[in-house]
Amino acid sequence: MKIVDARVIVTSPDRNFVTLKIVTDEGVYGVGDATLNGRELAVASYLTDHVRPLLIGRDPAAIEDTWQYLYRGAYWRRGPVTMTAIAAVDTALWDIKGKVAGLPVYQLLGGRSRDRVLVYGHAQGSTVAETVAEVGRYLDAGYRAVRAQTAVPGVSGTYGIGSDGDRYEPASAGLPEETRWSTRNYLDHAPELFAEIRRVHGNDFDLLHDVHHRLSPIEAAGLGKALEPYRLLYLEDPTPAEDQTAFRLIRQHTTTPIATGEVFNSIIDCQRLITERLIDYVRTSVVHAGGITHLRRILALAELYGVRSGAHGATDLSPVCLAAAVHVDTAVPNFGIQEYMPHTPATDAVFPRSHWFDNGHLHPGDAPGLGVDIDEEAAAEHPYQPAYLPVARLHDGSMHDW
Ligand code: GCO
Ligand code: MG
Repeated sequence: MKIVDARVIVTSPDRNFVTLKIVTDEGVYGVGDATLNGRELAVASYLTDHVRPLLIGRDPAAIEDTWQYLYRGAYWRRGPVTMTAIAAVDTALWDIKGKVAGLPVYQLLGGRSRDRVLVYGHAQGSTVAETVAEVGRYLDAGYRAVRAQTAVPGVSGTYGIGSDGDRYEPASAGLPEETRWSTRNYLDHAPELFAEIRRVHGNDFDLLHDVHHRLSPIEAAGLGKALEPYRLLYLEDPTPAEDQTAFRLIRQHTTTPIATGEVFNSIIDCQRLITERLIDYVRTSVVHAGGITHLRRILALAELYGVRSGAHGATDLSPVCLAAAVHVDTAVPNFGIQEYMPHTPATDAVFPRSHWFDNGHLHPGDAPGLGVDIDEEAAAEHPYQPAYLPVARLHDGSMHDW
């Protein structure tokens, strides 16, 4: 079997997605997500201009060799653009391997380690009362884990609070939205939210919170300590994740479990945090961390140090990535939790899929391969729309981490 085509499909059914479709001479094809939010076309060009010529004529079964060929062969290793492009190729090849074998991908990864995949939903509101009510709505719908974010008084466009009703979608058309940030207002406000959620809804579910890289190490340590009574499953991205020694300081002060890694793209990014046991959950995803092949390697390292997975799963990770994630989540022994935000009906119409959601859990389905596809005709109806993530500034106008 040989690869005869590798097409990049850019589509925007309510938001931008980049998908790679690898076609073989026997007609079997596979799909991989290549979406890098706000920088989509860089990956599309990397794939079309630099990777496609290398794939034509290759054996689609040689997944590991193709991974090594694209990683070592580029000379310029790692980085989000390169690793997202490699991820798309890798994911599409696993899809092909599953289809050829007639098996769902989780079977190729060693089979089931669990019956279903625990997910967390996003509760958000412009006041504490609204967010508390939203958490209740998720619990009533069967979720056993909820991430809670609330608008911070005096801070416009607080991270995690959608402007569009209850759907959280940070990217917007046109130039980046400018938001404000005040660490003092946030730190004053956040503990009150979690006290109220536990007071109203009790302790019998998992609670999560995303700081989105905004605190200094000592501020993050203080927040972790203040939140200890509310027993979070994890506090996510308390500080910018590239400053890895910051996590040592956080660890010295708090027993609140810590998650990071949605912006990581390589095992090297996670190595110190995992081997020094500075985090409890690693949030690397299939699409941004080199595909199933590389994510599996990261999770195997994590397993050795008692670190569990908590994969990134916001709506900018396409249904193709979500499908791949659910296969990995089903198979790996050290699965922790999967982030889950349903896509819009327009997105779902472009990406038919066999994974399904029920009562707070995802199921991979039993279709061969990943069980997800792209309807190219439907995709063509939604041309690319330039869109960016927001930026954040402090009150004096200086840039902060969004
Ligand atoms: C999350 C993330 C997202 C990211 C977004 C960036 O935890 O879900 O932080 O909200 O900001 O995916 O593209
Ligand atoms: Mg996050």
